[in-house]
Amino acid sequence: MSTIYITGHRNPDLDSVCSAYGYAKLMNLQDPDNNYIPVRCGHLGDSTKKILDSLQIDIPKYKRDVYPKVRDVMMNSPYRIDAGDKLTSVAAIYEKNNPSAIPVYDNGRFYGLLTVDDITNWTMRELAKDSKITEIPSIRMIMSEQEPPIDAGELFDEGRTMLQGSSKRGLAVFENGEYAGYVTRRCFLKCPKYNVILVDHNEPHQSIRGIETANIVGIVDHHRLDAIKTDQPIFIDAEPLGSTCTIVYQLYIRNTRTPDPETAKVLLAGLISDTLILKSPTTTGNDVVAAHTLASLAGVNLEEFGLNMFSLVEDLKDRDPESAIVADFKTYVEKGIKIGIGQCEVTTLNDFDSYAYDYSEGLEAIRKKSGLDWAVLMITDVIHEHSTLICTDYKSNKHLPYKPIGNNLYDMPQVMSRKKQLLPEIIHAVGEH
Ligand SMILES: [Mn+2]
Repeated sequence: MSTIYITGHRNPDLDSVCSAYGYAKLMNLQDPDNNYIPVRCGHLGDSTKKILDSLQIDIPKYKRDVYPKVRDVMMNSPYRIDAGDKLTSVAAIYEKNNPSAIPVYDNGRFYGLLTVDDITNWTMRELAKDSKITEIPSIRMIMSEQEPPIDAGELFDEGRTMLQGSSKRGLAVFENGEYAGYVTRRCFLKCPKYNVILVDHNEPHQSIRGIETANIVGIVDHHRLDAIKTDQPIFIDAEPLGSTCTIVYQLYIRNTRTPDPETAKVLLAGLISDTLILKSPTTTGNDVVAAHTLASLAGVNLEEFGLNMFSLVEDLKDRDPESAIVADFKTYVEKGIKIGIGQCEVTTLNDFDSYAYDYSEGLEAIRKKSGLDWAVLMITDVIHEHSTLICTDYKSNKHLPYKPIGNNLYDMPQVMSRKKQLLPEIIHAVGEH
């Protein structure tokens, strides 16, 4: 049985987290011989967290990286040898398994590692003194001075280097300050690889840290393809649909499975979030069909569920502008110009004036910090299908086709999609000089 992690991208939005959750459920049904674990490789924004909390599910745990660790190769000994035991008590173990190290305990607490060198050195010393060994020592008496333990979270390569640099055949491994196992040279013969499935992204630089050291065993995504080269043939389902959750739902159908009501609700949340309640121009017929089926499986009213979900998104005027902007901020390079485009969703634009200035300041601060030439923020009212645009002061502003409603502020009725609607205009404006 092996473990396969399913992860979305590093800026975990709802589609990313919900598709990982739903796909793990499906794969655990399809392939019970392996263990599929949904994870997220970034921290949740406040609104995403609130919505996930409202779904009352086990939110995929944060996994920082998939670099192989000492933890992944350490060994655990089945023997409990006590420091006070006579050396003869390990004779049977050596005869059977010939281990290069054995953990030794003292009153139930880890005492140190007994290595085969300790035994040999003691025996040779005694034989040199007198050709007969008359008294059998306790294990404590022959153990040499211990070296500092390795931390279980230490990288595989680091751990190997530490062991190579030590005079010992084995080193103890500690986790949170407690003995957890030990490593010998044998542990480092082969570097283990994590198995990972990527959902809602496929580009390695957007993925979990260390993905280049892992086995990518699957990709389920709705973005452009710029994937890593793999050693083995893998499963890929990439379709230009409105959300990855839609593709995951279709995979249930393809495998003649039905998502349980809870999973249906989770998939619906991701779908509705990415398609802005099916109003974004990225929405396809497949998304509409999936959304309605998922809503009925979950026993919810689609429209009501969507509005409730977006009502959990905190009002922009109550949030810290910079953190609200970076929660969903993408950067592009066009004709050598570095551009950043953020998007925030709201349920009304009536209070726009109350925070527009603070968000302009926040956007300019982010532009400077990120070394961008131009930064823009679209604030999208998902209910009324209307956006406003805040821009930093830049020469291309005047080439935007939108009606100015203030200093570097623009009105964008019916604009919902950053990728499909705003980005082409931004690229066009950059080219006009
Ligand atoms: Mn998505």
